[in-house]
Amino acid sequence: MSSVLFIYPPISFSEKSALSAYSPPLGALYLATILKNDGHEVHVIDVEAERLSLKQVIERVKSIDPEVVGLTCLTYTLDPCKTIIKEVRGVTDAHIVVGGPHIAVAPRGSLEKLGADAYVVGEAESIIEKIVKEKPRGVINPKEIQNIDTIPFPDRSLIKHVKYGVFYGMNIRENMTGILTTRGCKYGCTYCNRPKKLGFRVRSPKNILRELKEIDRMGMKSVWLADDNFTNNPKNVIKLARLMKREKLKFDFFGQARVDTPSEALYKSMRDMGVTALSYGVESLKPEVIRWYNKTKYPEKWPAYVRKTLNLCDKYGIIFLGSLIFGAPMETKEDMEYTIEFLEKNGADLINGNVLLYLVGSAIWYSARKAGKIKADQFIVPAPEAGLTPYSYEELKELCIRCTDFCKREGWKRVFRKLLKNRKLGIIYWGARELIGHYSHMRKVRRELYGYGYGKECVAG
Ligand code: B12
Ligand code: SF4
Repeated sequence: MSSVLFIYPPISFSEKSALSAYSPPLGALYLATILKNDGHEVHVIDVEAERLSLKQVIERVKSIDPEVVGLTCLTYTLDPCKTIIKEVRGVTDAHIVVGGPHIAVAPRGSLEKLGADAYVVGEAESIIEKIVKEKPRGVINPKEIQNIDTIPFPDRSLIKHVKYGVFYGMNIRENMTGILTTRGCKYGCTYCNRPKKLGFRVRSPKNILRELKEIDRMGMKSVWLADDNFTNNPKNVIKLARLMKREKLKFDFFGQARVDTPSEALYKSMRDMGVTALSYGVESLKPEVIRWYNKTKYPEKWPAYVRKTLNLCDKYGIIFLGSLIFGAPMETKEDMEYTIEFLEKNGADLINGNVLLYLVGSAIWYSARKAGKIKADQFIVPAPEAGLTPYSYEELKELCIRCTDFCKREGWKRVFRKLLKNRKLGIIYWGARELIGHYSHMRKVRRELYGYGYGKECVAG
């Protein structure tokens, strides 16, 4: 039996990331659980959540002295990943394997620069035991498990030494964890760099219920729905809510969803099971921009979807966080302002503006690369930097700040009203206590606090 260490690298070793200790790294936990069940000795280090320096990580590696080191690599954590691999090489002979979202989308030729022994493209549950046993080299393409009910639940005790629910340095929720109810995504948005190979698969509501019961037994009350989109399969959500009701099980759920499933039954069910806040990829209210992003087959219906979803969130007291992207080539400043105003006037609680990024693996990255606007080694390129919008970075940033200012002005009130509506008194009490306790810190990070989201500066200082 081997000793295996999983490392979840930080965005930066020099600065603290805002989102780092929000919820545990489920990918590493799923794999570590399979190995633990097979009798291996496993360890998981979440570098950012544990606020470890590079030196401390290496000290841990030396004391564990693993035979295999596995890292999860995001495009955003590529450099720290490289640094950790180089340092680990200096202190052990461990076999080093890297997986994670970046490896699944990175151009093959770029992988070797990471300096690992093996690179796993995609989900690794089907192959992790073989990797540890046989220590293969090079690029590995595992088979995706189709019946995801067969995957053992992630063993959260492996990470019990870490306190999650921390957001911008503030402990906003007690005992937060994450859960996946589906894998993959049904859509193909052109700016998104989720691996297209990932097929959309759903867990049965009964299977999800069993995991939720386990989470409940562990005393956790807040759950991050880590699905790409929690509303990708409304029927299952409705069934799950029914089962939870029968079992008298309720959590404070947070997650991500789409606006194009605005059904009454779905929103009622989500309210009943405890869904508190959802972040929606609204992106724009202009159908031509939505068409360019390939968000939906029916771009002209997009504004109506957004409006309906806002109404349902209002009716059922679910906090609506509208995430926007600024900088599509055909998008004018007036379009962007129209989008912000639409959300402001139609009842969004929080708005999160982002400058459009050309991310490696996304369809727009490849077409910009083909057009010679992006170099092969530029993996994260803001639209203005590539000359792909008539606006400067500062102009687009200004719009993001406008979203932040709306949240500062209106957000608190609207969020409070909804929490009260659904009698989320625990969150109100906890939030008030933490916010008062961290008042000076909060003033320092307030801009970022509201501007939380993918593709943003994520460092709170
Ligand atoms: C939950 C989540 C978060 C949470 C918690 C993060 C965490 N600790 O996991 C929060 C909100 C904090 C967060 C923050 C960020 N996130 Co995030 N997040 C997710 C989300 C929704 C779920 C992650 C998850 O649990 N997946 C489920 C598991 C099963 O999949 P997996 O992680 O890919 O793991 C599998 C394989 O990749 C592989 N694998 C993974 N690790 C390893 C290791 C080895 C050794 C091997 C062999 C295989 C392997 O096997 C795993 C099991 O099948 C994903 C989207 C998604 N659905 O995956 C985005 C996602 C990972 N996040 C993303 C981003 C951009 C970020 C931020 C950088 C945002 C920002 N600008 O601040 C930060 C980064 C913070 C940090 N330091 O990591 C992107 C990454 C894109 C990319 N290509 O790099 C994703 C893919 C979202 C997206 N649609 O673009 N995130
Ligand atoms: S942006 Fe969201 S909905 Fe679109 S393809 Fe990516 S994960 Fe799916």
